Amino acid sequence: MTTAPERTADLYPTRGTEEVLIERKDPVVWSEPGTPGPIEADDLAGFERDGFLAIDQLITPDEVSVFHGELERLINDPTMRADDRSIVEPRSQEIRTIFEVHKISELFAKLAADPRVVGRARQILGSDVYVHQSRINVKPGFGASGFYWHSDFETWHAEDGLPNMRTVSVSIALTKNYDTNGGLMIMPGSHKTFLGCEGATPKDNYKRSLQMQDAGIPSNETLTSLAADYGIRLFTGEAGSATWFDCNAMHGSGDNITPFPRSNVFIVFNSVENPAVEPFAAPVRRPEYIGARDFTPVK
Ligand code: 6CS
Ligand code: FE
Repeated sequence: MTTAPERTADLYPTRGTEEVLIERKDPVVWSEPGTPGPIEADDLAGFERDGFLAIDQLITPDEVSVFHGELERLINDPTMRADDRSIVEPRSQEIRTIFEVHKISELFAKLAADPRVVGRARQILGSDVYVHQSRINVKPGFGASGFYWHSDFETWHAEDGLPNMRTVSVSIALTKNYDTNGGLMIMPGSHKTFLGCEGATPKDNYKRSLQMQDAGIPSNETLTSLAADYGIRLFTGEAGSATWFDCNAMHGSGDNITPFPRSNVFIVFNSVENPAVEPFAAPVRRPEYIGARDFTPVK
């Protein structure tokens, strides 16, 4: 068991008595300009500016069928349904998310360590990286619910104790992401402002927040002004496409009432220089399958 390093100053206070907008104190791209890696210089500049980078094809159609097959195997495995790492849809009780797939599945472990994946994470974060969280979101059709607007970092800072914004997510589409089946939406540029949210973290918040998040979301008024300032970009793409997004990008996704599942695999990389300490705004840590405490770098 890795003991968390001493608590550091709280650069991004949140879940207090009022909402507060704080200018980002951390770089977006941590590697030195010109550092070699899979991301071209102008794409890296785009990531710095927008807080995201869309890739038309990160993995091949053959690889998609392997990983989609693995997703199907996991969600149809009765032991997985009984596992705490599986979250079900509130209405249909179908599996909505399985966490820690990089530990459960050899195939997803290989994907996380693939140079096309971990190489981009290292280039953005400018260091060795470890997996803070991984999950498959199944988002079956017929009314699967989405994820309301939020900044992942706000949760990972408040509840998992990540001190700085040195964390990046990649969402790899395992089914086609249409403009109708609940795709990821991001506000371009929103990553440069941290929104400290109003309202304390309820005890055992994760038991509800992973189905429907209510702590750590923007007020309607702030959401309205953020949308006016930044706009909203919907990400669509073929299976195999991917979206890299900064930990503090304001994002969400709608319900999926179509018959077309929107299944993705998400891998969250954190810099080994930014290991989790104690939660900054929650009574207790979340389980390690949601917020890792094993900081071993991905090799
Ligand atoms: O709480 C979390 O860690 C998860 N919740 C959402 C809605 N996005 C980030 C993350 O996977
Ligand atoms: Fe999120």
